[in-house]
Amino acid sequence: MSIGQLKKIAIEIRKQILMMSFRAQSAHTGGALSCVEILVALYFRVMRVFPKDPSNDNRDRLIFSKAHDAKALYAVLSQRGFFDRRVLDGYEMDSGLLAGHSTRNVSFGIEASAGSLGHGLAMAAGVALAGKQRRKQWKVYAILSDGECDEGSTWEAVLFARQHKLDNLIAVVDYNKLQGFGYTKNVLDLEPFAEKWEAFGWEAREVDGHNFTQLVDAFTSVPFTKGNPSVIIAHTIKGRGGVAKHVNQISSQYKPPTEDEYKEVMEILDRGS
Ligand SMILES: Cc1ncc(C[n+]2csc(CCOP(=O)(O)OP(=O)(O)O)c2C)c(N)n1
Repeated sequence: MSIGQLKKIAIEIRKQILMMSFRAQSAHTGGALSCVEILVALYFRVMRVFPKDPSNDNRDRLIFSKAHDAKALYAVLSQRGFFDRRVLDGYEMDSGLLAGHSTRNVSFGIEASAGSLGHGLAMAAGVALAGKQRRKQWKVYAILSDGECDEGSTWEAVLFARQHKLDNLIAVVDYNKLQGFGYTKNVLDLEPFAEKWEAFGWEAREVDGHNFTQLVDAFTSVPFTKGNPSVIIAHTIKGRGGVAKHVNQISSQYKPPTEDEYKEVMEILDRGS
């Protein structure tokens, strides 16, 4: 799929995220919007998945650790053909099938229950180790937030992955630099971030997380070094492509669009920008 096609899909995904946020008046929209290109690049260009045979053992696995942002995952999985688009209408609604935080449901393409932050990389490392032990070719991707990299459990998994030479494991950090209560640099600074991963024996690459060319190039170059786990630090903007006043603001964590804001942002997205 071409970069132009990926960009079109990303617009559609942003519309679906904002639709879910508006309908359910739910929080966690900014972090869903920041990881759109990461997920679209993976599911539409990089990962081996089988929407019509979702539990096929040869599939690549993606553990969406920052599961409060599940709207993004749901929109991408539906667009990729795992389930009907109308299921998205039930997001966070009574009798709906899609909870605010994603729950394992392989037939929908959801590999892990998550939401208590800081556990996804450990889960992904376990799946990657199982793949190695069973001599499988599949890769395991873990999508992390920067907030999760303030948690010790993440760094335990970093140590573990290096120890077991999990070069089938790729961590992707959606580095939007904003958390629930402030900017990451003020809450608990991660810098120098890439150097920290490298000090733990991982190979790191930094990319613009909204640039498909850079994302695809990085994803198709892993493992960067045979025998080492890889991390892609994707510099992103929280709230990107959503309601303008929330972009790169803490409010993007909590505020759903009002009706007027929703109409306005959908018109902008419909124009393709
Ligand atoms: C262990 C744990 N503590 C607190 C929360 C509540 N919580 C939900 S989202 C969030 C912060 C979101 O910021 P970040 O983790 O950086 O994610 P992103 O900006 O990518 O959405 C917090 C503290 C949680 N889900 N899990």
